[in-house]
Amino acid sequence: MEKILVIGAAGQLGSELTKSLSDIYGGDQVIATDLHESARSKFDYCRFEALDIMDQAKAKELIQKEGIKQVYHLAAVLSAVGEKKPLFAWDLNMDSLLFVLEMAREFKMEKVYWPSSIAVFGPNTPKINTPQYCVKEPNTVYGISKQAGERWCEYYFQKYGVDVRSLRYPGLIGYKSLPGGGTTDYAVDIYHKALAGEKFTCFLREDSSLPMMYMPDAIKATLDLMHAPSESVKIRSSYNLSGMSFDPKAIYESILKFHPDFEIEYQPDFRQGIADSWPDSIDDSCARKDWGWKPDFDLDEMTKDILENLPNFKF
Ligand code: NAD
Ligand code: AKB
Repeated sequence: MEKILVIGAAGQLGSELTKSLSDIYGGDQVIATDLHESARSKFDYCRFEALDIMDQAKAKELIQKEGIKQVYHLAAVLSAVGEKKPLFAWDLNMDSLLFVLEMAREFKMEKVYWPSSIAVFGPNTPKINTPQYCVKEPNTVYGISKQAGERWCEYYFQKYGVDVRSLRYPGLIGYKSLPGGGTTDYAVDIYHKALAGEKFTCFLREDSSLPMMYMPDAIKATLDLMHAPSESVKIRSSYNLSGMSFDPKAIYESILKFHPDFEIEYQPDFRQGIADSWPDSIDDSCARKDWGWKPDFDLDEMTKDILENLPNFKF
């Protein structure tokens, strides 16, 4: 059996991905880990261990004792928090990835998943249909750590044969978990405000277009990539991945179709500078060609699904 370790499982992505992994592999094969014991209550369907991934001795002991075969390494500091704590973000994002890659090499693990981000791109990157291969030059510490991480992933694959796979996610939007300090978080928060009947203050300009993706598409892409035969995974840095692209005005107008009294105001802050450095839209033709990627949701389908389901969802 595949024993799977999920690091940073209690976050926005991990909360949903860990459930899907447990549905596929069985909850007794999946060990969710996150910083605090308080996260245990989220994981009644699989195993849970409180683990700071920077405590490498404890992490190594767990990996060895459990005979871990696959790691999903999701713990990271995201873009907005990273700009407030740059050195901390660099240490966590880089040290933890290098540690996981080393563990995969030493214990001959079967597969590692590590997410990258559209944050690898920077102000000199082509903005429309950003290609897989182009100038990157990210100007956030988060983006720099993701770009360096991609290089390390490819290095461990080429040098040591570690089967590491990665996606450059756009901003992820879901209703089952809350975002953890990124620039695209507004596109989750806006649905909560609409349903609460409150005015939404947006920290980006109304015309600030960014690549985004509904969480079910992100989970599907992740599992499809991880289940693809090794020879189909031709890119070992990280794949461009696209779902939809919209600006705050478009998501507001999509919500207005269901909540015609919903109000918005725009008060751009430092996150506007981060958004301005990222692409408007992404060319994901390599993912489509290599392992058959295709998203299911557009903006209005996502809005309908969230507004229908969020009111009944228990956090
Ligand atoms: P998140 O901030 O919501 O979750 C990260 C989790 O990691 C948190 O539960 C946190 O407690 C945990 N964590 C932090 N430090 C830790 C440590 N030292 N040891 C163990 N756990 C620790 O982030 P997310 O949105 O779920 O993102 C997951 C991954 O996906 C990250 O690598 C992120 O860069 C990437 N990603 C996310 C998005 C997005 O829109 N959410 C987009 C692109 C890439
Ligand atoms: C962020 O905004 O930092 C993340 C991301 C796109 O990586 N959501």
